Amino acid sequence: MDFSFTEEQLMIKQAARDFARTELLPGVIERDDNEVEPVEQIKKMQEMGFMSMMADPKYGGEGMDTISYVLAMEEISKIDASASVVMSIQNSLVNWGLETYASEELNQKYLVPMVKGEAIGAFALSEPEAGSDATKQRTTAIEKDDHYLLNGTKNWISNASIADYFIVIAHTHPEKGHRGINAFIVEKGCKGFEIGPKENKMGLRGSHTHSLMFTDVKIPKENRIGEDGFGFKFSMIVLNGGRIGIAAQALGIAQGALDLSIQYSKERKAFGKLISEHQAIAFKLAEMEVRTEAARNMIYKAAWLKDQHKDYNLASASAKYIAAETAMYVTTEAVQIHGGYGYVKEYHVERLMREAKLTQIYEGTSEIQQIVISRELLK
Ligand code: COS
Repeated sequence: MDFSFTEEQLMIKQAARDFARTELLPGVIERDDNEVEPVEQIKKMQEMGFMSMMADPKYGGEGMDTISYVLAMEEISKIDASASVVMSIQNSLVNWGLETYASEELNQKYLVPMVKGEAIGAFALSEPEAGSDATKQRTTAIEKDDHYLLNGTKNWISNASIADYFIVIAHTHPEKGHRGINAFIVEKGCKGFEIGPKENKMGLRGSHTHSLMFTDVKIPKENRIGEDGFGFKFSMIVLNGGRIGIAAQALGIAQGALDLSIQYSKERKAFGKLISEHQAIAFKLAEMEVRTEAARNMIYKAAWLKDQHKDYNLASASAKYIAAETAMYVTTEAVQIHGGYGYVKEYHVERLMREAKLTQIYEGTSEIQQIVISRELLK
């Protein structure tokens, strides 16, 4: 077993780290406060290839492995999870889903502009009454002549405000259950497609989340991804990989909070000595480190399995579960270590704690990961 990184992987990690510190750190608190998206920074991330990391060079992508992607995700997420969520959705759900399952025609039309950094994608599965129970899609796409007619509402859609192309999941044959579900590419601005108001979120406030409303939206038949009825499986498969991205985001949030806690405990004095010299703090730091490193190893394993084209469903759900739980634990402890300072914005840890909470909820709650894990065990 080889735990070392290649030169290229280390360079990517360093580039992401430098970018996060110079471009994302300034203004991250204000953006979060005022719900401002890091639009300029996302543009730069596109130019630097962070939005097309694993895409095939034949489409203009970087052709990197999943480990490199995880390394970059961690570094960006340490500083600004509102930027890394855009990166995760673009790379794991949209680019990978299209490249793996869409027709060459669709890839030329939609994947290539996204990989080139000219467009952004979003993934629309969740609905007011179908988030975890993804088979209960109420959105319908009914076949009519040379197109489908899309009607319904999607909820909690990240990237909605900045996306040009949306992968939308809908029932084409509700009577067929999950086998009557399909995935489509829908373009922003097409007639009957409206973006609802922005959610006022607790965390990741620089990443805008909206609902989507479709009223008789015409989708060309060729915009269906894969065979008829493949949409549910497509979503599940894409989410298997997406979990690695969000796990890496949670890891970055945890590591960011741990780094800040180490630094603070070496500066702050109480009872005549640095707080790092008090066992109460040293024990906390040790626990935070061990849990973060354990999560990191599980994420690397899931990424490695994916790169080796081995089954990674159990590993990715496990990695997402443990990383999100770890992020919540570590950030809560980080606030505690910082005491009163931890509860104010300028020390960053309260924001990291709010961000950690979302990693336990989106792209499948921790309970959904437990269901996926136990299903894999009981197969
Ligand atoms: N990977 C690949 N295929 C999967 C899968 C997975 N993780 N989970 C289910 N499938 C496939 C099954 O193999 C089955 O295929 P067949 O039609 O060939 O038999 C099909 O999907 C339906 O499976 P099943 O009947 O088991 O579906 P369930 O409704 O019982 O699935 C869970 C339950 C909870 C596993 C599923 O709904 C799920 O993962 N939900 C969470 C979705 C999610 O993360 N939502 C957050 C949205 S954020 S974008």
